[in-house]
Amino acid sequence: FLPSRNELGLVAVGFSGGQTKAGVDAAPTALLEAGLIHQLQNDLNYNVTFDGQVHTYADLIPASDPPHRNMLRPKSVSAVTRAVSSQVYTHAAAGRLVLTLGGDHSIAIGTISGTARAVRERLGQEIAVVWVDAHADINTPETSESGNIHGMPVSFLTGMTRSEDEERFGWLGEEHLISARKLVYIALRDIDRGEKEILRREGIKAFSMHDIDRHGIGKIMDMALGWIGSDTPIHLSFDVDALDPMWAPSTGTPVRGGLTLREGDFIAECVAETGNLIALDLVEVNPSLEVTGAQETVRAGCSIIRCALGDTLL
Ligand code: Z70
Ligand code: MN
Ligand code: MN
Ligand code: MN
Repeated sequence: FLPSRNELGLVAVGFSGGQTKAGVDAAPTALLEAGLIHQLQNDLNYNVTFDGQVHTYADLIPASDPPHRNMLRPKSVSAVTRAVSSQVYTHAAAGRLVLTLGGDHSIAIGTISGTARAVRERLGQEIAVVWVDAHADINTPETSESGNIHGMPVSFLTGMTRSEDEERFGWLGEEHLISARKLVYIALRDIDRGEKEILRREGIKAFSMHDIDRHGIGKIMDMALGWIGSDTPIHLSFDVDALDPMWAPSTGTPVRGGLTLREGDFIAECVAETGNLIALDLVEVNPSLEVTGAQETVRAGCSIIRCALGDTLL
């Protein structure tokens, strides 16, 4: 069931409702205009299945979507991620490696729930998640200081946040969830107080920038992938703000002191080397920020994607 070597499913999600800055919805178009599909087909030999659309899910966005349990736009994010979940599930169930272009990081509620369900059905196995980000995105609606759902996806995916309300993430079932034991963070450096408590309480494996400085990225990847183990399908969710703003300035919440471009590529290459990658998200590229730097950020995103999908120098 692990994806056949050269089959790739592409999902383009032009959605920004998990946070408040406009522009992140334009990222898929910017990445595609940079020649991403050509690179995947011609340089990496993938057979790409793509419906040719940057989805905005306009028909799913309700006219009225008031805050609920401190969440901003809960019905919109719920409806969009539900649709994304089904798109990603369809690709994964057909044996395709799934590449999703965001969009803000709230869309991971959709992407990861989709692969978790497909792998559970086909292999009876739980997936592992490698979450590369300056942020942990594990707030519950109650611990969040911003109300932005892109700071909460991991709390939904691990079942820490649950809802009975079908229209506000109640559609998430056991089949969609992941185990906190199989989640690994890399590149963290801006964690909210409530999140720190959650990470400690749940015993979640997390490698901060401090850890990377201390051990070097090579050792960190050995430890991260060693924690996951060798025969577990891996979903890599890569927030471009994991990179230092020097390399990726065009993102909603840049945080200094991040990964070099090479460290980001190296993380992606190491995951590729396992042969267990089943899905990749590239999120939070915002081409409308830092006008001069936008192309740099888009190029960095394309580079991460190529590395994760198995591009090698030799
Ligand atoms: C903060 C929150 C976040 C990305 C910012 C920030 C979360 N912890 N994620 N930028 N990509 O609002 O919950
Ligand atoms: Mn994020
Ligand atoms: Mn982030
Ligand atoms: Mn903060």
